[in-house]
Amino acid sequence: MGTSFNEQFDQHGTWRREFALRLKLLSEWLRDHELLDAAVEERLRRLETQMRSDKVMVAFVAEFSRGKSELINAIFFAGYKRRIMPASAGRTTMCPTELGYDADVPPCLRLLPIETRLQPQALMEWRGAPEKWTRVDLDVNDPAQLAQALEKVAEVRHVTKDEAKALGFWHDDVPEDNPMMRSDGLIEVPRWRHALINIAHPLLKQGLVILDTPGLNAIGAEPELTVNLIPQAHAVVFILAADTGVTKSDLAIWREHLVTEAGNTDARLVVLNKIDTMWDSLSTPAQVQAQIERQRATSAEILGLPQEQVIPVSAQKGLVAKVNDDAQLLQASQLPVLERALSLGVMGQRQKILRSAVAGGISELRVEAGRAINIRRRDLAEQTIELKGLRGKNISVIKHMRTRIEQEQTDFDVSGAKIHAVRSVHLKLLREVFNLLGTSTLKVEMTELTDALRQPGIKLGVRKAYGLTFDRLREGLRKAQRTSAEIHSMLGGTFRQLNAEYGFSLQAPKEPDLAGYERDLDLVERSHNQYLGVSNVLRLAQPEFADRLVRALATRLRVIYESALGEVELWNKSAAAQLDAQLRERRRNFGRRIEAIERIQQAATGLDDRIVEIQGHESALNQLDAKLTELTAHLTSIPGADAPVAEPVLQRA
Ligand SMILES: Nc1nc2c(ncn2[C@@H]2O[C@H](COP(=O)(O)OP(=O)(O)O)[C@@H](O)[C@H]2O)c(=O)[nH]1
Ligand SMILES: [Mg+2]
Repeated sequence: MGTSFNEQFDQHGTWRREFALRLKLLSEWLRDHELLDAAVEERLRRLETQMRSDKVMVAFVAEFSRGKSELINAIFFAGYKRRIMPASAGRTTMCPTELGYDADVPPCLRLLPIETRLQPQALMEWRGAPEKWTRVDLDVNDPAQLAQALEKVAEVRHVTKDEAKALGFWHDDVPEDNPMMRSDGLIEVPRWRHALINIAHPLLKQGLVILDTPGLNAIGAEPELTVNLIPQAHAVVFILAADTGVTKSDLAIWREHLVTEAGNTDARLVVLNKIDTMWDSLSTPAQVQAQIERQRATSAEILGLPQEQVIPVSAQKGLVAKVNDDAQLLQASQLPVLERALSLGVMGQRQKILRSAVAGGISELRVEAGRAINIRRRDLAEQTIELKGLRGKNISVIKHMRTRIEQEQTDFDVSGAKIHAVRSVHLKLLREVFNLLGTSTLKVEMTELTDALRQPGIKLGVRKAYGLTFDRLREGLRKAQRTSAEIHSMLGGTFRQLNAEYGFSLQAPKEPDLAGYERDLDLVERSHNQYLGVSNVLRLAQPEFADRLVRALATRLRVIYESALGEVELWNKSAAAQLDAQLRERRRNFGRRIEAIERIQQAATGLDDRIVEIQGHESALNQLDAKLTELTAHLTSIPGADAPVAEPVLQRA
């Protein structure tokens, strides 16, 4: 069939590997033909990292015990022929757990102690401090050892109420959400804050990252999970259980984590799990089916979704069926239907984003690499005119011509200073843009927001405080955009001047469009508003909570600003590289012209022979240009890259 998640993911991996290979060939070819300037090199590097670091995150979100871990086992790990993630009664995931693959780290489970919550660092920052994590090595060839080690994600600790409060698991204002207190007055909290599982599973090796979450009741979960990790996942699978239907807490989680803008619903999957609990030997299969359909319709209605978007499955029976190679049971579990929907949603969305980024990058690359060819072509055309002008002229005219070229060359070398001045004005303006998008700007804003959120009685004014911060951030982006436009028009002016004076063909590259980053800001603001709008606003009374929230915000914003800054840098490089290339080619051109004259002077070559030679160079250049077009077009036309993800059958035809 070729439609399971695993197979789809494999195809995506093949596409990426093929692309990386072709990119490497292109880069070697460019180097061989001296077309690899700084801007082109940077562009290639970016395309390569984009491909290599292309991660696809699928988050599993639901209330406790709906079967998240079991579903992960059934979809991804059935090949181990046993349960890998703890998912039996009483053994449940207590901390967010990420499964992925990092080749630089041996197979292991890393656990961040819950006590790190008492310190201000956001989770992102802890990722950079490996010594703070407890590491357990994993033996991937021993599924029993693997499963046993992974049981650690279910570990708990018992702490006093004050400790629970400090760790963020107890809140006096919302008693109904607090965990149960034992008779000895202690409270059960997770032992770990976050778990990272690094194993060389084929899917994980290709960039899949799975996020398994514990129950996301309002109290225990960290804001970072809600405002960063989940919104950044490429797909979120929300799980309900057929035996409980949509409960109040299911609904709370749905509203807090999964409601997004319209149009992005293909990345949200709702699963009605445990349908096997409705299999009843006293009813006919048709009756059972009808009952499942009813449950499905009711759930869809409560969540406000079309019924088709709720997928009934039995994770447990699906796992059992895969372990025992029982095709009939697998069919009954309906797991394949879910896998198909998942691969469509996740891979479809991911490939769409990646492909459009890649297409943009390649067309820029084509332009940048093509520029050097155009300069050379133009130089050759000028040389031909120059030489044709010498036809029938005597020795002294030729000698005079030589002196003229040498004079031109000296003048040109002097003009280097002028070009330097252009660069320095350009850099000065650029520094303003860098400032606007730099970390210090963000830091100031984050401090101000923290102060605002810490004001007593902020509860009603939270939206406003966020609104003010985001307004200023948006204004900063717009200012960076205006300054960039200014730089562009300034560059355009000086480039035109240089073109007129030296016969260059410089073209100021268009400034980056920062509007996309403004949209990113909107999304981040919305996820925070949504999160705080639910019931978490009460928690703002704790200053540590406000701090944690702002830190989570800062880590997310930093990513956005860094990528905006990266675009500005690339833009700058592209402008600078043009100038450099033009200067370099011009210097070479002087050399070639003098050499041509010399040979003619010494009667080593006839004038016409030389002209024919140049024509030969011209046609070689045309071939080079055609080859460049071919190689870049080749990059975007990898088999499977354009075919719809859903139809692997077509790709084989
Ligand atoms: N009958 C039945 N039980 C299931 C199914 N999926 C999970 N369970 C059980 O439900 C309990 C909770 O599952 P688990 O995956 O740990 O839930 P999580 O807390 O959402 O990760 C475990 O005892 C599972 O064996 C299913 O499809 N059918
Ligand atoms: Mg679990």
